[in-house]
Formats: sequence, structure tokens, C-alpha cells
Amino acid sequence: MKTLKSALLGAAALLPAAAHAGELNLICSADVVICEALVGAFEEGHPDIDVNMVRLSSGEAYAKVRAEARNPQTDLWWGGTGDPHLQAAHDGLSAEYSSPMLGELQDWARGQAETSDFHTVGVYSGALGWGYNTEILAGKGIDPPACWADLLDPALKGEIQIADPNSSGTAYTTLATLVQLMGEDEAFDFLRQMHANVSQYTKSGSAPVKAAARGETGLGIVFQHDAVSQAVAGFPIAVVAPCEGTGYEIGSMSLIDGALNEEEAKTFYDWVLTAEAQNLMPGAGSFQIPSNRAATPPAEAPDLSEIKLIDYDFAEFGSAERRKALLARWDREIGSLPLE
Ligand code: S7P
Repeated sequence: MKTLKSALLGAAALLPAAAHAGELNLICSADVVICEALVGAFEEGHPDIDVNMVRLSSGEAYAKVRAEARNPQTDLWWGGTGDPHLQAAHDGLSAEYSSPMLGELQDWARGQAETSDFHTVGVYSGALGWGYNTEILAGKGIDPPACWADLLDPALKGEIQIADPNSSGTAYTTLATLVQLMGEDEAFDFLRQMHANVSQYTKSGSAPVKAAARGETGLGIVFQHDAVSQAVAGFPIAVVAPCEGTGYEIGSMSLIDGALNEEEAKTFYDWVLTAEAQNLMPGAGSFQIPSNRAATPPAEAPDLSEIKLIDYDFAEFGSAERRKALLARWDREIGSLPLE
């Protein structure tokens, strides 16, 4: 006679392999400290849902979601720059979802949803720039760079770090920003010249300013809020908004098409768009501008209205064709150059 246990095991075998009620497989593309803080707060309020979180840079996250297209292992992708989220939407990797929270969001966050036919949404925003170590530059007698053009100063040789735009959303935002500010050929010419001052192309976007904070390099090209985090933590980091103007991100979130844990993913999606969840960010050293209108922008966050922002074309630079072509050109013309 069949025991109850074997009957239950037999029934369990009929369930899809990875669909366990109460689980959520999350990719988080912001700093690991805020990723862990959000997961912890969500699990506390939703004790019936276990979150399996992996932290990946934006470009790596896109590559993972793409590689899993026929057999999704990820349910939800939170954070990271908007361009690869838009590319995922274009590639049919994310699902359409109109959260009941959309009405509470800033126009730029809803605009990201509208651009993608509701396949992604804005969760925070922040402007690009750099942070430099005041002690290193002063010690070497280097004038603090205030403009993109100043980054070509030969005195900065070996002092600049920036991430690789293939893995990093921050570095792709830099590439797209320079193309929009200067024109494509001129931007690649600029990057070729700046390469003489670069000591390392890191995998993660915020790593360069963390290295500058610890005295391993003079300057890191990063989102300004990532430089602010280091200054707030007590490191000798000054934050710069480049004089010619700069780009910005709409950090985004996407529900993965074919998610095995779709209901749990939507529960997290709606929760993380609340003012309550977004107000947790500064406490974890994350100083972006929140997308919920009722959330409090951190006092430490660079004031976007005081920064000369370009009219960043998210639709164009998040399109699969443009992103692929720019990354291929960066690999050919910049990534292949030897580091001195
Ligand atoms: O640290 C926060 C943050 O700057 O990280 C995200 C960033 O794109 C992820 O790092 P990668 O550059 O390595 O992709 C930003 O979205 C976020 O503001």
C-alpha cells in the first residue's frame, strides 16, 4: 500500500522543478549593502517569502537574464542602470507589469515604464561624475579636475579608475554620456586619450571611488552618490559634477518573463516602490533620489536641479542596437589597448 509520504512525494514530483511557494530569486544590481538591507526588511515584513539574492553589476545581470531566457532562474531584477533594463525589455526578457504603485511615482520613473511598454520601471535616480581623493591630489600637486576635459591632464597619469562598460551600468552611462555630449567619434577619441591616465577598468561601477577612498588611486569616475557614500563614511573624497554637463541614470526594476515565482516577485516589486521601503536607502549608505514622490530624498544626495544635466536619451541608448554597437566599439578601440 502507498504510504502518505510516498503519495506526497509523487505529487511533489509533478510540480515544476524550481517553483517553491514562498521563494523569490532576485538579482540586485545596486551596492550589496542596500541589497541586503532591502532583502532583510522585506523578509521581516513577509515571513512567508524567502529571498535568494545575488548581487551583479548591471551588464552582468543583463547577460545572466539573457542566458536564462529559455529556462528563467531569476524572478525579479532590482536596481542597476536603466539602459540594460530597457535592452532586456526590447529583447522580450522581461514581463509587462503595471504596478498599483505607479501612480505614486515621479514622472521620470513612470516615463521609464512608458518607454518600455511597462516592462521596466524607475526605482531611483542619480547623476554621473567622479570622486577624487583630496589628500592624494594635493600631495602630488595635481589641480582637482572640474571638467571632463581636465581628465586628460597628463599629471593624472595612472590616477584614474573607471569600470568596464560591458559589466558595469555606471561605465556604460559614462560612455553614452560622452557620446551625447561630444559626438561618437569625438567621445572615442576622448576615451583613447584618457586611457593614458587609467590604471584599471574595474568590473563594478562603484569600485573606482572605493579604491580612491582607500588611497589606491587618485580618482574614480562613478555616480556622484557613490562618491558621496565614501565621503559620508569619513574618507577624504570630494565629489565633482563635471562643468560641461553630465548624464544620469534612472535605476530600474524588471519582472522577468516566465518567472517561476511571479506572485512573490510582484509582492516585492510593489513593496520596494513604497516610500517606506525607499526611505531605508540612506541608512544603508545609498544616496540616490527615490522614485516614490512621498519618499524623502536624502539630505546628502547631490541636488539634480543644481547639476548641468544632459537630456539623456534613454530610449536610444537603452536600445539593443545602440548598446551592442557602442560596447563592441569600446572593446575594439579602448578595451584592447594595453594598460601601462
Ligand atoms: O552603488 C549604487 C549604484 O551606483 O550602483 C548601480 C550600478 O549601476 C551598479 O553597478 P555597476 O555600474 O557595476 O553596474 C547604480 O544603479 C546605483 O545607483
